[in-house]
Amino acid sequence: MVKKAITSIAGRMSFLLIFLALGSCTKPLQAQQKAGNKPMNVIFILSDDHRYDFMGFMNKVPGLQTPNMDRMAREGAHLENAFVTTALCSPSRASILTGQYAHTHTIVDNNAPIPEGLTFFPQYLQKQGYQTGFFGKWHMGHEDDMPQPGFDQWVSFRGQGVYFNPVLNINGKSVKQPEGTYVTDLLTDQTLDWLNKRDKNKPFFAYLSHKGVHAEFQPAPRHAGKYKDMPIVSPQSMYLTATEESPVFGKKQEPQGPVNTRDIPEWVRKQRNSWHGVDGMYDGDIKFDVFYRNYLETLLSVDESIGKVLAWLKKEGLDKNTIVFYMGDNGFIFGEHGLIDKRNAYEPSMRVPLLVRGPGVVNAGIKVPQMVMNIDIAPTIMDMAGMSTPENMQGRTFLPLLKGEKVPSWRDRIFYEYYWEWAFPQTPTVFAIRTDQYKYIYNHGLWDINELYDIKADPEEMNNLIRSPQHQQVAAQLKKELWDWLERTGGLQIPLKPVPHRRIDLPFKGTY
Ligand SMILES: [Ca+2]
Repeated sequence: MVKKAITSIAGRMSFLLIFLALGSCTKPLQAQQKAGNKPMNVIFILSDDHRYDFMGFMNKVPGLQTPNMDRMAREGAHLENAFVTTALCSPSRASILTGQYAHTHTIVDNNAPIPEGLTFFPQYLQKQGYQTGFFGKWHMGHEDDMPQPGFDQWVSFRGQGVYFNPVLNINGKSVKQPEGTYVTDLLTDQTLDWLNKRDKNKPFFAYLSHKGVHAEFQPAPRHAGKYKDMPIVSPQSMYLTATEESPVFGKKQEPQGPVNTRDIPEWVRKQRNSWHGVDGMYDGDIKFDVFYRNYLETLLSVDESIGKVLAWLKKEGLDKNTIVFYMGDNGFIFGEHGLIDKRNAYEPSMRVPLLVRGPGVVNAGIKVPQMVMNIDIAPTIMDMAGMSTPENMQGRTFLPLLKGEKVPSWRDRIFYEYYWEWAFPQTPTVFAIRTDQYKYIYNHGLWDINELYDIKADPEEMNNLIRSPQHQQVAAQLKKELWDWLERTGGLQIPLKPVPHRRIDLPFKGTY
C-alpha cells in the first residue's frame, strides 16, 4: 500500500516535471555546448505545400524537371521518410522552429496566437555566436509580419503573402517591391544580399522560407505554360468516391486489386464535392488539371532558388563548410481519395521532401529510410552548431543518420495531429500513429469510421482494415499508443477558439 502510494506520488512528480519542462516557455535559454565541435554554417530552405514525391529524381511525375533538388539528393542525403506532425502551415512552421508538437507549442492552426516566451531555435544559435537571418513566409500569429526573436536580419510579409510585387517588412519597416518582382526570386536575392554583407568572422544561419508553392499557384513568367501539355495521370484512389456527376481529368488510373470502398470514411466522400475536393475545388472556380500544372510550374522557381544558393556558396568558397537543407512545410494531395490540399493524415499530406547537403558532414548520395519529423529539425541544426537538444524539445537530432551511422534505438513510430478549423470544416480533427508498416487514423468528434492501413501492402491507403479480424490486435495496440502519447505529452486538452464570422463553406455559406 505504502509502496503503491510512493510510486503514485513519484509518477505524479515525474509528470509534473515533464509538464514544467514542456511548459516553461519563459525559462532562460539553456542549451549545452558540446566540446570539440566546430560550428558549421547552415542554410535552411523551406517551401510551402511541396509534396514529398514531386521531384524529378523520384520519377513520380513524368516530365517534371527539378535539377537542383536532384543535385541535392545526389550530393547529399535524401530522407525518404520525412513527415510533419501537423500538415498545415503555421503549426508545422512552429514545430520546425521549436522542436515541439502542435499541442505543446499551442500554435494549432493558422490563426492561433504565438504564446508569449515561446523559444525558437535560432535564439540558441545567436547565443552560440551565429549571425541569423529570416527571409520569407513566417505566417504565425495570424497577420503579424514584425521581426521575431532569434533573427538579426528580418525580411517577411503579412500572412500568406503574394506571388508578385509584395510589400516586405524589412527589419520592422514596410518596403514596397517594384512592379514585376516575383516573390521566390526576391526572397532568394534578399538572402544572398544579406550573406554578402555578413560578418565573415562568425558562422551564419539563414532561414529562407518560400511562399512557393502555396495555392493559388502563380508561376514565374519564365515558367508559365511550360507544362501546359503535361499529361494528367490520376492516382488510383481518385475515383473511388466518384458520383455520376464527377468530372474525369486526364488518364484514369484504376486500382490494382480489390478495394474496400465500404469503409471509406463518410467525411472523405463528402469532401470530394467541397473546397478541398476534386469535384468542388475552390467552389468550382479552378479545375484540377489547370491547378496541377500551375503547381508544377510554380515549383520550378523554388528549384532554381536552391540552385542559386548552391552556386553562391561555390563562388564564395563556402560550399565545403555550409550545410544546406531543403524541406517542405507539409505535403499536398493531388487527387488521392478524391481530395486536394493537406490537413488530413494520408501519406501525400503528412510526408514532405527533405534533402540535406553538407560535404564532409553528410554522406553524398545517402538514402535515409528511418522516419524523421519536423520536430527533429531544431535538434539537428543545433547539433550541427555544437549544441545538445534542450529539454523542452520533443524531437531528436538525426545528424548521426546523415553521417550514415547506425542508430539502433531510432524511433519506429511517429505521431500526427490536426485540429478542426471553422474556415475549412470539411476535414475533422484527426490523430494518427504510423509505423513502417501500419497507420491508424482516429477521426475525432464526428460519427464516422476510424482507419487502419497496411502501408507496405497498400501504399495508396485504399483498403481500410479497421474491421479485418486478423488486424484487431494491431488496431487495438496502435489506438492505445496514440492515446497514451497524447496523454503523456499533455495533448488531451483540445484548444477551442471563438467562431465570430458567418460561415464561408458551401453549402452553408452566409449562415451563422
Ligand atoms: Ca504549407
